[in-house]
Amino acid sequence: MPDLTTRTRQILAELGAGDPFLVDKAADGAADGALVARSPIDGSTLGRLAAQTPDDVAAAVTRAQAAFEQWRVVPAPVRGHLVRELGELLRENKELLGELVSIEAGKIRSEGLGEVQEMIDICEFAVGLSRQLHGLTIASERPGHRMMEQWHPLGVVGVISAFNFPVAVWSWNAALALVAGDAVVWKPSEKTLLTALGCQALLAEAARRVGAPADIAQVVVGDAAVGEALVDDPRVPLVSATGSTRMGKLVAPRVAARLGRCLLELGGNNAAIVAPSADLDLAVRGIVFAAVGTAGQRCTSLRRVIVHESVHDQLVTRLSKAYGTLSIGSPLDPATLVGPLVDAAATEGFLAAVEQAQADGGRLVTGGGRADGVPGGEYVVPAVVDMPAQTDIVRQETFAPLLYVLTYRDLGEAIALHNEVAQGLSSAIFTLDVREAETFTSAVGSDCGIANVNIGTSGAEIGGAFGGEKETGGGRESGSDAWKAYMRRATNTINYSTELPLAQGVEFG
Ligand code: UN1
Repeated sequence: MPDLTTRTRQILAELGAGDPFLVDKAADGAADGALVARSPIDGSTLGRLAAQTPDDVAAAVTRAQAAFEQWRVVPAPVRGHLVRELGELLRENKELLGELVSIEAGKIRSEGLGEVQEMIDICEFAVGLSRQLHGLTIASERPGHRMMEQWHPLGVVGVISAFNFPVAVWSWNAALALVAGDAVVWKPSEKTLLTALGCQALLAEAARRVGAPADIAQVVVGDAAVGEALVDDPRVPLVSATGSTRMGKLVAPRVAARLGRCLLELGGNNAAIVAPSADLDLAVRGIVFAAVGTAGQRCTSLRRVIVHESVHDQLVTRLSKAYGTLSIGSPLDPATLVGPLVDAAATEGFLAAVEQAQADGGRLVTGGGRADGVPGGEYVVPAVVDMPAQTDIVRQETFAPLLYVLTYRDLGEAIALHNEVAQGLSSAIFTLDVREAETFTSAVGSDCGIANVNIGTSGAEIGGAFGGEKETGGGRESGSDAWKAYMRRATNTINYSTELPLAQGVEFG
């Protein structure tokens, strides 16, 4: 098995990204302003990339704008060919790209592959959509008139993505934007630059094969200044940003200041209610995957369990037992279930939150420290903390495998606790009681964008609209009618009569 750096370069070469950005000397540090790609598996340097500048972003947007002007007149079903080809290339390269996701983001192999599958799924969805960008026909109040709406391409879409879904979230945006007739300029997380270059290489190949404009999708890499240049560019009508609420609060006012549109997919503080009637075997499995999968680094990861007092002790005992069997280590080892956190700051955040929860009166049920015996990398032992109340630390999103347990007496109290946080992404209830399930998913139940019954909070399929309310930012991506965010709607009234009646019965002259 070659070392991670060598393997990464092999993968990038095989994906066709053998690569204008890579600076060859693998020296550590970024003294000359270069970006350093690292693996959270062992902290090793995978490569160094020359950072781009705000001027480079402006040039990329100029090229994207020109590509958009060609692309918007290509019929939508023909635009679908580009995304179909991308989906084919992703199928062919699923193993390679999945491995690169594992190396660069630290996901276990199955989750790295799952992320690429999510890309393939959205490509299929978008290809179908390319023949279904439907507008309405609307009855006019005037004789001899017809009203309709059309959906037109919007322009250059800026995509800002996070480290934890380094490839799938780009594909949700890119696949829809491309069939919608838009161009895409993508700023990936500084922590996952190489997977972005891999995706870009596949997209460029797909564009070459179908004869789409080469600049229709581009990547810009760099620090916050590069992101800001994209966010502030008035030629970018839509900025789709995924990441922390803190990031969203920086992006949204800047885009609003130029009256652009934002599609925000920000933090979650996702909870599951476990009712007295819950199938506890199922609940434990659902909770453990949602809380511990991806080492707790999904925006949909489960952070809070709100359990009925009658099943509290039983559930906590079972969770503790299940957590005791988790194998922690290199995500490339097929036996591993819990890989590393992305960097040292993430570990610090985890350890500080565990400590704060205990200071608030929480009882550490299991885990909570650094993992012993795992060489290199940021490995922690997933934690469960039984809390006496929903204190400040519980209301915050700690991006790590840390699960708080809260107790309730009646469903109203559980729903109140559930909704009493600033975030509103994903949620679940485990119950066999149809009244409870329906109440939870009703208007007076969960206030989240995603509300599930008898499954966990994470691992949504692409067919539904994905996103959430409150500090999660309100955006919806991927399935359902999320495509509408990537297009502009024109309402057309057509008069085929010889008269000119005015609406609302107005007489003029
Ligand atoms: C994210 O963490 O930003 O529902 C996206 C899920 C995945 C997507 C997560 N399909 O967990």
